[in-house]
Amino acid sequence: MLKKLSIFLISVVLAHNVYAAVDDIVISKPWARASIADKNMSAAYMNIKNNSSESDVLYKAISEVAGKIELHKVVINDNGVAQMVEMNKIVIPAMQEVILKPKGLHIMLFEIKKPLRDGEEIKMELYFEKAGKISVTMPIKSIAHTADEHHKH
Ligand SMILES: [Cu+2]
Repeated sequence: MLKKLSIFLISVVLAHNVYAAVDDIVISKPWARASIADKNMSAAYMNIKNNSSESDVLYKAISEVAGKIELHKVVINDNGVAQMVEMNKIVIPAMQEVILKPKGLHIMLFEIKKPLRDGEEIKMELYFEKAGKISVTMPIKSIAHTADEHHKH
């Protein structure tokens, strides 16, 4: 009886470890851009890795610091001007990593309730069709972090 019980316990522990070892969706390097003086908007960036064999979809993000959040991408229009376009979802293909970065895919924060300052942190909840809700805490970094983006204009 004791032997059976210990085998049972070992398998429970193993199953739990396997489950916890690799999450299907892993967020890394998240950060939000410090807001500029009189602008009540900002953007958040991160790497989203899908470790599962099925694609997943990021369809919503919310944060206490912003009244409205949209998923955006930057596209170059016919006149060669960069424009932001809202997307209703961002697909994360199976076994791939999607990178949200300046001039590319990003999470746009509107109606921010107080300035986002370099060195502080914000929390955000990301909603995925399969992985569900994932909470992320991200540092705020100043615009200087992305200086090269602005020098190219
Ligand atoms: Cu945007």
